[in-house]
Amino acid sequence: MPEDPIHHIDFDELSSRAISQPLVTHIYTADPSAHVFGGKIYIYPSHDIDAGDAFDDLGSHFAMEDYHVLSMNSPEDTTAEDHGIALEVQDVPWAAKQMWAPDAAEKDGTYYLFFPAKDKEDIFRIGVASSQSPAGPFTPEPEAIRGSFSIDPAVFKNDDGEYYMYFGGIWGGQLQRWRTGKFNAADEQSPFAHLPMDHEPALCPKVARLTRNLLEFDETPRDVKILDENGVLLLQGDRERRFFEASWMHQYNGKYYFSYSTGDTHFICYATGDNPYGPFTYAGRILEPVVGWTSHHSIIEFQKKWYLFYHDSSLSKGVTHLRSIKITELFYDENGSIKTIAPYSGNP
Ligand code: FUB
Repeated sequence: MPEDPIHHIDFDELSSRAISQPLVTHIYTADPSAHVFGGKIYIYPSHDIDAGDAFDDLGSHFAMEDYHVLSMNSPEDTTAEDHGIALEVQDVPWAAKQMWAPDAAEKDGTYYLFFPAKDKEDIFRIGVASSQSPAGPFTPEPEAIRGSFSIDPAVFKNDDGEYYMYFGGIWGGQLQRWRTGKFNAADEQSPFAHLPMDHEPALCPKVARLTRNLLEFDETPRDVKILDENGVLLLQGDRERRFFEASWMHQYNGKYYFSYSTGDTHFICYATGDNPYGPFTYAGRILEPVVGWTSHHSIIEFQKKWYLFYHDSSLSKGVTHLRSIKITELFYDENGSIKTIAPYSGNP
């Protein structure tokens, strides 16, 4: 890994320039998936802990064991309420470890928590758990979703009533191991094995329509194609624009906005399209790099204003796997382009 630049940062000075402060400080939280349920904002984050695992490019240091649900009455709230443990890895029959970025959806009064975790063979799968309350606790299904793989599920309800799951993440998220349709276990300690060459198209995130009970894929996952301004798939070497992880989907003025993290270049970017499957054309950056290695977000509309939920590692003074969720308002210009957000005022 390159030298970690965080030792040169004055975190008190940085926090004074941050455009937002952590929404909770009693635990570390990350990967905030926010939704408005019953007029209130519910946030489904990862619950970061320090389990003592060393930093590596496979993300072994992200050794999370449970989820907490948070809520806010309004985006103006400076803190979020913690509803306690909503699901623990020990209660999920198929899962062994690493409960990474989750998401949630509501249908017919039932709430569904979608979450990735490594199974007993060290393969990331995506599971579902349900509850009668948006705050949980959630009861897991005994098996992971059939045909699921990789990480970072984001579930989008389309205006025709169908639900779609976007997912995937490279390196530790294992998406590159599924290029042939089967899990490739060779070179398992390398996050770079099985990736395309720089001149080849980048790996695509995946999308699958869910069954009516939201417990299964209703189709084989398809590629989410992200194209450049010439209609060509983004290349693997285009590291400031290509997909890495952290899918999110929202709609604005009838357009579909697929947003994601570029991982090792640390941007949150977006691409727009005309339907939930895409293709999507790259449209720009939403968020400049935050303190910490990862960047992960969600976007919601609340009372006709738009908000970005995101995280950084400023509270932990730069510890990569101890992050804190934040919120800031998001603005569009008259053409529907999202205005890029700088997470700290002044010079980075
Ligand atoms: O929280 C663990 C992983 O870090 C997430 O799944 C990724 O999106 C990154 O934020």
